[in-house]
Amino acid sequence: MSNYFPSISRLAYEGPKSRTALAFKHYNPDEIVEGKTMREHLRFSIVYWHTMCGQGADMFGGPTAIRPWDEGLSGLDLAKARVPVFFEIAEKLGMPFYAFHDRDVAPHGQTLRQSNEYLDTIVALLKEQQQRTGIRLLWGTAQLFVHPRYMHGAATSPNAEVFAFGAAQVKKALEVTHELGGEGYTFWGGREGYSTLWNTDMKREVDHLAKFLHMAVDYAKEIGFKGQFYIEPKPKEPTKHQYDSDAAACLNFLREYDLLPHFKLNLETNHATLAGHSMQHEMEVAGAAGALGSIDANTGDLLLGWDTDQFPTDIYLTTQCMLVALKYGGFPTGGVNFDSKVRRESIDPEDLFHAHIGGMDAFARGLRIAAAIRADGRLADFVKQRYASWDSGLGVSIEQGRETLASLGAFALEKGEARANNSGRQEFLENLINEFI
Ligand code: XUL
Ligand code: CO
Repeated sequence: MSNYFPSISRLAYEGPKSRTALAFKHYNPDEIVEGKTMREHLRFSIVYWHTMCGQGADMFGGPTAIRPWDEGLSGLDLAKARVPVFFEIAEKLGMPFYAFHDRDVAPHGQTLRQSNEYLDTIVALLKEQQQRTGIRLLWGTAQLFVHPRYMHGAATSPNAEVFAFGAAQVKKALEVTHELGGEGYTFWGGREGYSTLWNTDMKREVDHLAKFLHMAVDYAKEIGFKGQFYIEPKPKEPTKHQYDSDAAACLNFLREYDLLPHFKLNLETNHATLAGHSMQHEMEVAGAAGALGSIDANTGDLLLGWDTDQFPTDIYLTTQCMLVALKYGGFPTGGVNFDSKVRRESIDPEDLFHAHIGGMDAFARGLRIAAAIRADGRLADFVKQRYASWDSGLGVSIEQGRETLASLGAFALEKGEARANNSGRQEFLENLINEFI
């Protein structure tokens, strides 16, 4: 076991009165909420890419992060050195899961064959660490957006050979995800979109994307991979428009191409806000379609508007997330995956701990508050009551398909002016939520 953080031991739950920075104030893994432990509800996951590969570079400046384990190393040696450090961090945080892209755990080789060999070398190390720590793989994925080959997209490239390379990479990524007992596999459409419609055959590209995903579903069957497939919506960045733009667009695409039985959605907060939605909205849309799979937990910045991938600390946000999650049965295969990165100015290794502690505590509070709101029942009762006209008489008759425009026309003429509406009570409900926060 590596020991890059000798002064940090496995973090403890110390409760809300604690003033220990490196301890949980709210995340108490064994505490029972609605009949399950917090650990089981939240299924926290740490990502390899931001944690190990994030260097603090942005579009205006280079790396800033101090990462002693990286020093003097490159290529496969660097990749090997990072594995035990990652698991030390994950273990000390008490993370039950992790997630990775093929090319963030192992480097690009000169050829695809060499890249596959590099990946195999690292996968063996990941497997050892999984066995040592009991930490499991939430999902794997292929990085199909960094290599210059994918400049026009992978599955949606105008070049059929690039599609083939993308397919080859997904084949291998599925194999290693299976090898590591991964509970899922995610497709985020990094460059599966366009920069200008002047050069784009959109229909053809979207058809190709569907074909690509069907190939993955078929190959998973062939190799016996039974994990859950996810598609992760995002409207833009790096492309101007990504085809998987939001939950509704993804569901429409999945239905149109007969993929819905095989996919659920992996929703990310900062992607929701880029799409002009709240995370609560995106989770409701997915939940209502039976496709709420997993979440990439982070947050954007109101004043920046980019995909800043900050750690989520807003209790209002986490309460909303957990209310919707509890309503739709939680994350049986997915989890709360911190696709989040420390700020460029947070340069110390220790900041990785503060960041995750903040996110985990914020979600634990969100879970506890959501459960309390549900136990109180006033919110749910209000919503139920708001639709009471659908529970008897005319409403039931419409819902059951017994009415027509003609019958309703006759009804309305007979009835005279419709009766006054009831208040939506938005402010009352906002106050009610704040009683719990
Ligand atoms: C990018 C993003 C990805 C996916 C996995 O915005 O969220 O890291 O989560 O490819
Ligand atoms: Co993500």
